[in-house]
Amino acid sequence: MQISLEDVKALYEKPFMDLVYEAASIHRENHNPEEMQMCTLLSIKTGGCTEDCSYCSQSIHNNADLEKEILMKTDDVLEQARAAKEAGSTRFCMGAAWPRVLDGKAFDRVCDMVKGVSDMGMEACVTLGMLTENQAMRLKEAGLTAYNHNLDTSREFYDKIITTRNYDDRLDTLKNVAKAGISACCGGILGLGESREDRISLLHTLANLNPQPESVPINMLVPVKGTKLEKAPKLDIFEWIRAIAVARILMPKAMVRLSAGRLEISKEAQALAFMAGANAIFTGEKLLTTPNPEENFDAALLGELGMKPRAPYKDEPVSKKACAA
Ligand code: SAM
Ligand code: DTB
Ligand code: SF4
Repeated sequence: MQISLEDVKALYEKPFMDLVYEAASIHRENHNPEEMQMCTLLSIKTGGCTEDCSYCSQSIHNNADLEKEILMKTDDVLEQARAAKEAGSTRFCMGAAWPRVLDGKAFDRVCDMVKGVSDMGMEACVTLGMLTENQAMRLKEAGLTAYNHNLDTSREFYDKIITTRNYDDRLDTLKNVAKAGISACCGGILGLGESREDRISLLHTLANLNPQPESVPINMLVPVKGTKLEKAPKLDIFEWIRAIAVARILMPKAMVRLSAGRLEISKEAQALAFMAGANAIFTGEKLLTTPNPEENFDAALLGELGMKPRAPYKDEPVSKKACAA
């Protein structure tokens, strides 16, 4: 059933406490509120990307101070995945600064990485830019759990942020991912200078994807020096919480993932985000190219809140939906 833009707007603009309360209630009906999914990111190919995403340190159209790196070797990636598993992560996400996937040796290697991570009993996720249905099928065969491909912002605001591709290019890849039977990890970035209407429009598009995303990353812009958005004004933290709460209400089964930007967000605001339904975080000192809270910050925060890491769904006997309380 389609969710109307008016309904999303009405939800987003509810009194703050009512919105958080409703999101917390839906969260508890669908997930164990004590559990947090821990996911680790690794940049397997860094920098030199030809897309012009205004926020990204890896775009050749920006001037971030970044060391470019060629595609990593499979063994090195698997060693890092093993370390992440030992540190308590149950999902390993590999990112490549590619505008799109090209068939060939590099893609073959990424499929090997996915297989290796999956064979370790971890959920495997990749984000490689645009891809075809055939390429999605190959990743599925290799054992991929989810493909991360964000819509980033509203259709209306998109060309203020990226001009080298359009919204429909993004949606086409999401269709190819769905046709291959892979779950989508699809969300956006807040704090790009978008309006509240744009955030509402993004949430409306995400909630009407069919199927809905299995995971919804909510990134807060990390203003990287040398990028066009380096001086973007900081977004009010309550707008971030509102977006999280609306995502939780509209996509009750999804993992709502606090992604980039946590380093600058207080532990109190993060706790409020967990209350509003966020149930996944990226752990480890680095995201792809920018810093992230240290492991002991996350461990202390979860400890203080009486929360615990969530097991990988692969270990669950029936299905990942069995975690509904
Ligand atoms: N090239 C692929 C793509 O664009 O889909 C994968 C890598 S890209 C770095 C993955 C996501 O990271 C982007 O879609 C964006 O949402 C997020 N991201 C990148 N730079 C960011 C920044 N400076 N602040 C917040 N989120 C960022
Ligand atoms: C997502 O939405 N956020 C993650 C993951 N998917 C790949 C990436 C965040 C990147 C933040 C900027 C950086 O570290 O370069
Ligand atoms: Fe390239 Fe992805 Fe960065 Fe855009 S967000 S410049 S596509 S790596």
